[in-house]
Amino acid sequence: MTAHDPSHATTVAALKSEVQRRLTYTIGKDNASASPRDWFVATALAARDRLVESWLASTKRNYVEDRRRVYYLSLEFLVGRILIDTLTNLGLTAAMRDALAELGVDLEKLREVEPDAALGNGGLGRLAACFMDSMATLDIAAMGYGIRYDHGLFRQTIKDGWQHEYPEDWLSFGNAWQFPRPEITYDVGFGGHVESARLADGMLAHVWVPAETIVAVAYDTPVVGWRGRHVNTLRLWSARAPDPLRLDAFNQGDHVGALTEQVRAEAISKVLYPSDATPAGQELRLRQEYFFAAASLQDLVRRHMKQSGDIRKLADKVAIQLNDTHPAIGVAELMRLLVDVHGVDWTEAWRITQATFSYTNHTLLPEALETWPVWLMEKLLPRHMQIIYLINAMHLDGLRAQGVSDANVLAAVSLIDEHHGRAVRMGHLAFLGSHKVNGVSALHSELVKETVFRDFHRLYPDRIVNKTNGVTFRRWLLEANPALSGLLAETIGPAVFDDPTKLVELERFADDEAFQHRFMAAKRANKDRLAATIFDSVAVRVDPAALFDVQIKRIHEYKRQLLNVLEAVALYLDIVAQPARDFPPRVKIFAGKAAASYHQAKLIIKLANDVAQVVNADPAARGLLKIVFLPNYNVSLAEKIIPAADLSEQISTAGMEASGTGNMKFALNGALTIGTLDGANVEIRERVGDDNIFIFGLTAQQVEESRARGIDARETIATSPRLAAALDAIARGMFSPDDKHRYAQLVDTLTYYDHFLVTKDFDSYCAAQRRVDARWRDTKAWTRAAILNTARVAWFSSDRTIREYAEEIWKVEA
Ligand code: 26V
Repeated sequence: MTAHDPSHATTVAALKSEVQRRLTYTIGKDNASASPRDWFVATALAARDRLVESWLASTKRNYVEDRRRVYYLSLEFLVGRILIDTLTNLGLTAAMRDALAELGVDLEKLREVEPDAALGNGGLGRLAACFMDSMATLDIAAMGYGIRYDHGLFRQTIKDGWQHEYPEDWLSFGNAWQFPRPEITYDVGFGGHVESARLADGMLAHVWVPAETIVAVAYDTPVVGWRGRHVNTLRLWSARAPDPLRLDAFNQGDHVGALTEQVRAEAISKVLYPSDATPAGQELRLRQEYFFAAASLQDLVRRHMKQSGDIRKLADKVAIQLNDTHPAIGVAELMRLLVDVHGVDWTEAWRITQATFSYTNHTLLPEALETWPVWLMEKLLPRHMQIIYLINAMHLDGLRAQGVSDANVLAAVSLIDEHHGRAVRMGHLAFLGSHKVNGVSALHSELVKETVFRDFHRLYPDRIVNKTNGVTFRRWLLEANPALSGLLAETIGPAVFDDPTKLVELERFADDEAFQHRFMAAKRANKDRLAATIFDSVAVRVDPAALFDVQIKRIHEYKRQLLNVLEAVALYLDIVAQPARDFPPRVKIFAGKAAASYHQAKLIIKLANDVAQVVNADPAARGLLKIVFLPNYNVSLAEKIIPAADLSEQISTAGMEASGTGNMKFALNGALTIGTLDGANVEIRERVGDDNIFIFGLTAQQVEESRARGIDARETIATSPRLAAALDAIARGMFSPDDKHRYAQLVDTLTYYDHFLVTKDFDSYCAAQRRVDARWRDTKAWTRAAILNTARVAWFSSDRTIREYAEEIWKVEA
């Protein structure tokens, strides 16, 4: 639609009056007194109004056609902002921009007013959000279930280079996208005891009598797919106490005591957990997991019973995807519902459960594999503990009956870990309770078979499959990068947004000088914009003509931000030592949050900031290297950074990053990757071609061998003078003159206990960086490679990923 199109004019006029109406009648303000936030809410509501009919129609169609449904259970949905996404999917962005302009309001400014829905920690949560988008786009009758946290991922500030965490408050001005459903509530029990009774047929019946009840209240957010054809629901649960207060206590003057139950109940949906929770928070985390799994299962079983009336047909009509093990207690809960509540016999119930669930593994890190102490399970969920014991007994008996007698194998595949205090292994529960288990990249899925689920894989060789992650091109190309999107639409046609495989048509233009010029002009416009953002955020001036070298993701030792910082230090020392040599100007951009309790990660943030301070202020660096650490990394900041990147840093220790999804977003936006053969980098290389990616470092296999030989790095350091010099500069306090020993322990760890093999990969990484420099100097060669990256990564659309889940795991039409 163009500005001269008569239907555009009609839409503009209609939207203008719809926004105006919402401002007047919902917000209750006039144009003169309306704040940008008021305008944002009025605009969001007007946009929302445009999808409600399609939403109701989708919901009705799912019901009338009795469609098979997919339920995506996830403790995290890292959605980000919704306004532009909604407008884009509805095809209303241009019309809304013009309508607002007529009202004297700038859509771009409103865009910035919306708080991020940051209900996730990182990759796992963002993947869930991309999947919601793709499931709606592919017209799958799907529902996301999660928790409506009052406070999402913490807000990060950097003071004197240190990370500080503050509570995030996305709901403080309400939430225009959600529909509260106070009538949709479920009771969720905790604690208490189990009563048994002998039935007439001689069987034992069990009834769980919880000591405590929490009420789960539904909040629905519509999720609109591409072109607004299908709209699904994201249903998030909020925790309430059954009684708002204890009136007797209140009347006796105990005003605080009267509220304790309410506070205890509401704590469940108060705050998103950082992935590495402290032991003190463990019980609350388990309560969150059971709370949302139980509410979601009650809700979907109720819907199924209303529709089909036969609980035994559940698996015919329903697929439930477990996003990691966080909802895995749902396996025991569904067994409880089937056996205790619906009277299904155990064997049949187990068949239904396995046919209904499937499970995605997102990490191999041992510290991230969930287990729950048996004592805690018995205390909070006594009936579930019994059920888990029974599942385990049948599982182990079945194996013995098949002739498995090795006690070590039986102990390894038991649901109970007997070594570290007795604990329930949630990964094992999820595996056994599912018909399919998947990893998130080809390499990761193979490692899942060889490591965490080695024994299970031998016993059930068909269960583990691969589903390489993807990202939604709507958000990560069309919305985040209008400059490039416009160029693509002009060059290969706008149908590319309906079918990303058309991106290959760009290959014809890879050497076309005029096109190269326009491709780089789009990149330059994005870099200009990011340079301004950088200045506003950290008051550092960067040259938009320089190579923008970006590493943005959670701060974690295995992701090796430290390797990047060490290379920056070595480069800085080279620049200062060789004043006559011309280095291509670079801007190193970092952003990311460290878990509040992860001291080493917070120290890495401090180091990046300390190095930035010294380098940026040193005239001897001749402005050839600038380093910036942008605070408060989130989805919205990623949307600004990724389109402006030239180089994408994906440098994890091989075998440790399950997939990565940032890597896909960067390549799509024409950044070249420097990376290890880890996660989905391997598959990106297969598609973009070896010449258009900079691969370095040990392979996963070599990492394993190298670790087996030992992780003392003294010899490695001794053979690498640049590494030795960089480490020495850091250890001597070159970047921490106020506290010369700040990094002593960090350098010691790298020297004597280099588990993540930073030192082993250092030289190879530096060599790859010099290959980057050489390519960068040849603008045509660089541009060609950048274009080929965009042209060849269509396969990483989350639409492709979801089609694969639909076909192989969920058995639904996409
Ligand atoms: C969990 C924990 C918990 C304990 C301490 C440290 C730690 C570090 C990482 C994690 C990972 C949690 C699961 C997760 O977010 N995995 C990510 O999932 C993405 C989507 O599949 C994938 O692209 C990332 O590679 C993977 O790290």
